[in-house]
Order: sequence, then structure tokens, then C-alpha cells
Amino acid sequence: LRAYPGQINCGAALLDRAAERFPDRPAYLYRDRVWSYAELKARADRIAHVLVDDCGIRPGNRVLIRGANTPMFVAIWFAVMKAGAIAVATMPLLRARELVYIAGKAEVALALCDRRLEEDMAKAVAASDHLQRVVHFAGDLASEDELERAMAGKPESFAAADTAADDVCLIAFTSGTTGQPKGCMHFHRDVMAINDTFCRHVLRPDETDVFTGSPPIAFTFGLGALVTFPVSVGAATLLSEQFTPETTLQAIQDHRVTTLFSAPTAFRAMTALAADYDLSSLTRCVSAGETLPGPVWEGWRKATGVRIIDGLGSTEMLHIFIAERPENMRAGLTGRAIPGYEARVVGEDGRDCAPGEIGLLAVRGPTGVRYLDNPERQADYARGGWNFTGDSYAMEADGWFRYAARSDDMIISSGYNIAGPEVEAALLTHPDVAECAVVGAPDEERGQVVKAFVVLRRGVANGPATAKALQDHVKAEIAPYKYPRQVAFVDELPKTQTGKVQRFVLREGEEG
Ligand code: 3SK
Repeated sequence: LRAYPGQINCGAALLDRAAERFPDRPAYLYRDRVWSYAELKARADRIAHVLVDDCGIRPGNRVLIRGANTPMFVAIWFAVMKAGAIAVATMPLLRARELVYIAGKAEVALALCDRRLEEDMAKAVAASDHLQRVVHFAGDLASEDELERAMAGKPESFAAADTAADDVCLIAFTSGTTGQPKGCMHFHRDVMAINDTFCRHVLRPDETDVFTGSPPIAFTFGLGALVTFPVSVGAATLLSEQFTPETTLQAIQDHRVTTLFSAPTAFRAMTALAADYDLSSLTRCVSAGETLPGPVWEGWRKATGVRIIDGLGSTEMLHIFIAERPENMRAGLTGRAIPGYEARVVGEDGRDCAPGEIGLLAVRGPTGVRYLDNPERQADYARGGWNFTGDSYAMEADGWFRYAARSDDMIISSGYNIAGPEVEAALLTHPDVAECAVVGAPDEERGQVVKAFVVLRRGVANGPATAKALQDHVKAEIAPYKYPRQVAFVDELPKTQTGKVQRFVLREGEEG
């Protein structure tokens, strides 16, 4: 891993370098517009002037950004970095109550908001003790807006704040898979490090690549995928606010996309349609954020010839720290610790587990957890210099990691340890199952029993006969003791804004 200087500004280090090396290459494609790197930099610099000269932003101030995946969002993010301020990027679907919570926790006074999302922002400002000012921007580039007008008179160049490598530059909020979102602070050097680890060693892109994908930029998976990774090498990125399986496939064909980031459910949906499109440009596909079931991995490989990189990352660690090059990827395995990171699997007593034994994943490297104002969670996640991510894994003798479950998703039934995701993967191989989530339900006799919440494909009847067919199917696919003794049919699964299933909501429902 590169050693970073004591003073570094990640916005300048990434964007100014790309604009210097590749001024005329396309940086962002959006609707019918193409922004070159020179244009992206000029916009980011003008916005930085607006932040500093007009809004009084000083290094260390926090700026909330509210918008969908648009080039304006990217320019604002770089402007905040270059001004030495701290970006608090928020998902577009957040409602006023959630914005008030985040603004309060992160102590944010200024927000930049896409005007298409102003309604909840206005309600949040009215209800917040912290938010004082909102500057609107036209994320769709369809009109002259407040920010565009303020930018008009500003110089095209901005001297970036002289920030320390260890200055906080972003506060990312977890998506709430285990309850209330928690703020995680990251430094300028952390943003540099994700490019020098996952991007450099696993993706290995260059300026000729074309990136696209569905994760929101406000989610750190999307921030790396669609902002820092492509900009670090001068590649082009296609952004869209709303990707459906069809529009994503069409975009890959039309723009000769090489590098796609998405989530397991989307890969599954796209697999069924892939034959109708020319996807021959694709060389890298990355899935993260949720467990990638083996059948989805295999289905995509058969349909496209591309082996999905199933990365393990977290908001606490900023990005992916276990993954593998696509040509090495093996079904059912996540990969090895990315160069720069170390990972091990330990038992509840802190000793290292034997090869193949399931335990708690611990990781350390250039990034790590720094919770905002949450010493209890900090002490729980960071122990003895290692980050305990809350995932249960086994490490094989060759250093490859095999995912078992989120530690909360391990089900103990009659003394058996059953990983919920394994049962989910088995259910997903049944043609009637569209989506499912498996949790432990309390049971007097067995302690817990395996319970499956199933969303059926359209038109499939949800009676006892279907439940029995699914149970028999699981018994035939994996060790029969793992079959779901209870099956509940639901119209949809509870999910976070980043698309992660909130199994804790299902579990709490069971516990009453
Ligand atoms: O939360 C996650 O699953 C994740 C995965 C990859 C990169 C970043 C994140 C937050």
C-alpha cells in the first residue's frame, strides 16, 4: 500500500490529477450529456467557491448532500472535499424525520439538495435544531437553479484546503440493518486507501473503462464504485437515477460498459433477460451489500460468461476488504483479504478458529471503524486493533473466506448451527421463489426453528401445498435438518434504502 503524505486532500488528489492527465476524456455520462474531466473539475471548483465565499463553509464544517446519482452530486461531493469540509451524503429516499436525525447527529447546518427532493428537506429544516440553510441544485441539469446561478460568477479554479491525511472528510451513516443508522467517520487517507486496495488489486481498471451501477453514491459502496474508483484512473462513468434490469442491460450494450456494480436481486433479475442483449463488453461485475446466493452467481456466469466479484465490505470499513479477482472467483467463497488488509476468524473466546470452523470475522487494514459519538459501539466493533464486522465466516486452509451469515443471522436449533443465508440460497433455486429471508423463530422445544419468509413469483398460489413443496426442495438441496419448519408468504421483505433485507425486523416480529 502507498504511504500517504501527512497532508493530503482526497478531492484534489483524485480529481485534479484526473483532470490534469485526461482533461478531455469523458468523466460522466448522464442522459444525453457528457462531462469531461476538465468540466467536472471546473464545476467542482466553482461549487467550492460558493461553499466557502457565499456559504461561509470552513474546514471541518459538515455539509449534507441530498440527491440521486447525478454528475451534480459528484461535483458537489468533490467541492466539499476540496473545501476541507465533511460530506454527509444522504439517500434520496430518506424522509424528513430521518434527515432531522442525521443532521442532528452529524451537527449539519448547511444542506445542498436536489430541487426534486426539496419537500422533505423543507420539512426537515423546519423540524431541525441544526439545519439552517439549504441551497438547491438541479440534479437533472434541466434548469438554472440557485447553485448554478451562484456558480456563474465564480472562478474555474479553487485551491484545495490543506487538509491533514487524518482529517475527517466524510461521515457515512449505516443503512440500518440492525436498527438506527450510525455515523461512521472516515479520513482523507481512507478515501485514498480504498482506491489503492480493492480498486487497484481486484478491479485493476484504466482510463478506457466504462463504469456503471445501481448503488446510491450516498452509500459508500456506490461512492467507491461510481466516484472514487473511476476518477482515480480517469475512467468514464454512466450515471442514472433509476436503473431497472432492462435499462441497465440496455445501458451496458449501448455504452459498452466494462464494469458493473449491483446487488444480488438485480443480478438475478438481469440473468433472466441477459440473452436479449449484447453484454460482451462486460469484464467485471461486483456484487456487495447483501449475500450473493450461489445459484445467482452461477446463473450470471452461464448467461454472460462473467464471474461476479462478491465483495465483503461495510460502511464502518468504508469499502470492500475481502474479495478476489474475477478469474479466481469460486462459487460459494468470498475470496481472500485484499492486499493491505488482514483478516482472521476467531471464536467467542478470542482464539483463532481451525480451518473450516465458523467464527467471528476480524479485520484490520488502512481503514477502520470510527463511530461518531458512540463509544459503546466503538468498543464492541474495534477490539485489540481488529474490527469485528458482525459477520460469521470460516477461513479455509488456503486463506479463502467462506461466508456463513451475519452473526445475528446464525440460527441455533436443537444444538445445530444453521446459517440463514444457506437456507435462503437453497430456497432461491426453486422456480416459484422470487425473494426470501430466513430467520430463527423462538421455539420452546428446539430453542429456535428455521422460519422462511417467502415472496413468490407472480401467479404462484401461496397455500400449504407450496409451503410443503418448498420444504421438500430445501431438504433435497442441503442437509435436511436445515429445512424451514415454518414458511410465511409475504408480498415484500422489509429492506433498507440500500436494498439490504432487514432480518432484524422479521426476527423482532417473531419475538413479539
Ligand atoms: O455495507 C456493505 O455491504 C458494503 C459493501 C461494500 C462496500 C461498502 C459497503 C458499505
